[in-house]
Amino acid sequence: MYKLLSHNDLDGVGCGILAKLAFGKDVKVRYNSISSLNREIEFFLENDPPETCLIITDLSPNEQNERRLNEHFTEHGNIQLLDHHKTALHLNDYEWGYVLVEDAGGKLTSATSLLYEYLVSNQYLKPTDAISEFVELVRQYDTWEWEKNENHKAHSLNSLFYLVSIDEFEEMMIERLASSDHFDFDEFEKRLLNMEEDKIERYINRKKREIVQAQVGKFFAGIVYAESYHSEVGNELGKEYAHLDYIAILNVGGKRISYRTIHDHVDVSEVAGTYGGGGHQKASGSSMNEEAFKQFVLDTFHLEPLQADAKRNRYNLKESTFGSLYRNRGDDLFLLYPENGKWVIEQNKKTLSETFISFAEGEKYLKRNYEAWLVKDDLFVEYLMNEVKGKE
Ligand SMILES: [Mn+2]
Repeated sequence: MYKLLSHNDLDGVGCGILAKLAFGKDVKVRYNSISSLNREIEFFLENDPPETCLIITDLSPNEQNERRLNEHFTEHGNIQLLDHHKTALHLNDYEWGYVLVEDAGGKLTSATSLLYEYLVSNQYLKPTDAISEFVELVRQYDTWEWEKNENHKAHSLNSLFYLVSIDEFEEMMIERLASSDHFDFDEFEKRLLNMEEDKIERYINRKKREIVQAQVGKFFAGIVYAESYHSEVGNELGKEYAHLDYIAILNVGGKRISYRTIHDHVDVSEVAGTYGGGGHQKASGSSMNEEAFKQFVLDTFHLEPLQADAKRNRYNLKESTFGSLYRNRGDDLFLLYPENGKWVIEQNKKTLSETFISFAEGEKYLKRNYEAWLVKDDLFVEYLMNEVKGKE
């Protein structure tokens, strides 16, 4: 008998699907949130027959259960943990732990891709094109590689996952993978997924108008409330407000925070770690403890949302040698322009003492310190006209 304890997201459920394809009725699968895993491990250690083989994927136990699992392994064997989270790398010290973030070819892994390899190399599962394609979609979604590759099918698979219940999704996928040569969506699903993508886009546009900015510790965070589509929200807001180090997505009802960054200089698994959570460098989560509630909710409740840069300008453009015009909520105007190989800022026509090596550095300073946004063309033209008049 096998028992699989896995995460309750697409990558975690991908593992359950593979386990059921491999072991059929001989495997019991339980999906968990990060916090419920330890209860399940304790239940297993106390109640399951010792000959049951335990597989844990996409999640890691706390220290106490790490020790208990090791004791169980020393006595009975029969434990395998597979994970790809950076914060679980210490589990490689155990014979039963296998944590790999990036494979030998430099490709990011996912729990589903690690389990697939494990099942195939131990000859529990025969590889097929359909299963390999499914595993690769899950991997690309989980590692966010789909975006770079513009692999929208991977994104759609995750959307479909959240449109139906976990049981339905599992059943649908097992049947499809067992019976088709290639992995694909049917016509009805394709129509549904198109509608869903539009809905996600509208949701994200709303979140772009709700986000506030605050300095939390050494970083500038964007803070937004959202219950759904965390990765999409984090990624789009991160790009829209690239001057922020990371985006904190608050789910007050669930008492959870997700952290996302698009930058290499920030490790959000460390940010999550300060509140008892963990995860990856670019995507992590923690529960919302009192300290986090104070910093992210109470201390920011009075703040006004950020305003996005004007998008359809023809004249007031970024990195323009004529300068780019910004405004803040106090109606101050800022002109960012190059001069003698440096970038300088004029605030209401008065030059600031700081200079910048690039446009991006100047804009980052402007946005972090003044929450200014690129204004629309009409205001820019008006500004230039006044400039000309002033000189006459
Ligand atoms: Mn994963």
